[in-house]
Amino acid sequence: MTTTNAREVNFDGLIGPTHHYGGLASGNLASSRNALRTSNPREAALQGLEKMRTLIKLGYTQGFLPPQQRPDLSVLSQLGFRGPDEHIISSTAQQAPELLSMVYSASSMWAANAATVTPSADSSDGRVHFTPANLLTTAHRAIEHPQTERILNTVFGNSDHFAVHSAVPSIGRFGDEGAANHTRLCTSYGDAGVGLFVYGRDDQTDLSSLTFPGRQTLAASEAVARQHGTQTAVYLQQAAQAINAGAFHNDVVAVGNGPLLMYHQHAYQAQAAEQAFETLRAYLPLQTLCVNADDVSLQDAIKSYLFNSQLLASADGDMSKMRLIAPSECEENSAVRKWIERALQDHNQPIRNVEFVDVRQSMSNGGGPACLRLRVVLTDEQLAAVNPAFLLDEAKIDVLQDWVKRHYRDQLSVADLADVQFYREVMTALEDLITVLGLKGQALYPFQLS
Ligand code: SUG
Repeated sequence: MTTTNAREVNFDGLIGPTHHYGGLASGNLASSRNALRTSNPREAALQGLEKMRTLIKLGYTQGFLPPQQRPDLSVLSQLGFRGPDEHIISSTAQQAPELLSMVYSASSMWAANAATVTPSADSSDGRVHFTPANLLTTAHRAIEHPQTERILNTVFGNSDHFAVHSAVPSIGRFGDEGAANHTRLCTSYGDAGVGLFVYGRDDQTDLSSLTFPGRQTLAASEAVARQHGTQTAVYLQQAAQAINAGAFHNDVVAVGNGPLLMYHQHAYQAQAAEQAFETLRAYLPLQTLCVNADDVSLQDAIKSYLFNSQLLASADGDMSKMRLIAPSECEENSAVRKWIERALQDHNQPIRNVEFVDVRQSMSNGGGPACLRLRVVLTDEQLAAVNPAFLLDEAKIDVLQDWVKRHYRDQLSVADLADVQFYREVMTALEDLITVLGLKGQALYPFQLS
């Protein structure tokens, strides 16, 4: 199916007031390195909003997904902590303090893991499809999907245009981490494209070859493609070498958009990659941009998060004039900086501009610019059907930044999560967000239902 006037809209996760460094994500080197460091939630959220402002200033349509309600007391209740909210917090702090970090995690900020999205040009029923990721590999993220589903239903509530599914079953065989492992490749946004699904393990994978978890499974990717009526799907396995070096998602070692796929030499086993590329070439004029390990080592790629840059077509959708929104860490890493400088000189590839953005608070938990956003390709009609509360202009960014400044702490340690006063603060912040967004009548958060 071909539709005109389609564009890619980035929906960034608005970073919540409970952003902290819990050391919760094994295989994510930054999360382990920064475990238990004091975070700055206020700076984190302001950095995220400034990144959104950068895209708006460059002429892109930008949306956001609100932070989830944290702490998730329903999870503590299921674990046997009952009673009034503040009692649940204090008894958990006494009996099992490690659970507080799990239920307070602001990890829903990494919207690239919120869901997998299939644009209407690629689905069988002409609607945009969303499947929330079950994120079952880590406990603090496995609790996200019920609220993700509710939020997606609030943002994309029009069932004539959008289909929001439930997550695939939270069973080990179906580990799903969402769009971070899914790249939609196409000639132009309105044309039918291909879903490239990258997975870390399948039934044949020798698990002893993985020192870190292969979070995405082939079975989950297949289920999502089936559920979305994805017309053309291609599957490719991540190299164990990449996972073991800290590429816990494909978007740590590859990024694609339009006809371009940029990837690290060691992201995939060479023969498997060639086969997948050959299949893709049957559907579109694929351009591949391989970054060689001699130029940028896997370690430098993972430290700098070069591949977690946002790869964007020009604001008017021109795929021959692309840009990278890269983390500042790429400018500071000499091998990566040199690669970028060389790439910009090379007009055989389409990247023409690079903007560096400071998202260090998120980077310290292993989330770069691309982790922070969920890409949704929308036609004019579909864009008009999105809940306008979640679409941004600079004035609304100012309003959200004021909201952050009113409510967020500039220092947060894991020990602070036991403080009942902190619980009151974050609930007040979310209540105020509902007011600021004019969403009082809509059941966005669980607390609005009780
Ligand atoms: O799932 N970090 C996230 C980072 C997700 C990045 N997303 C993409 N690559 N798309 C994760 O590992 C750390 C939380 C902590 O340790 O407090 C965390 O969950």
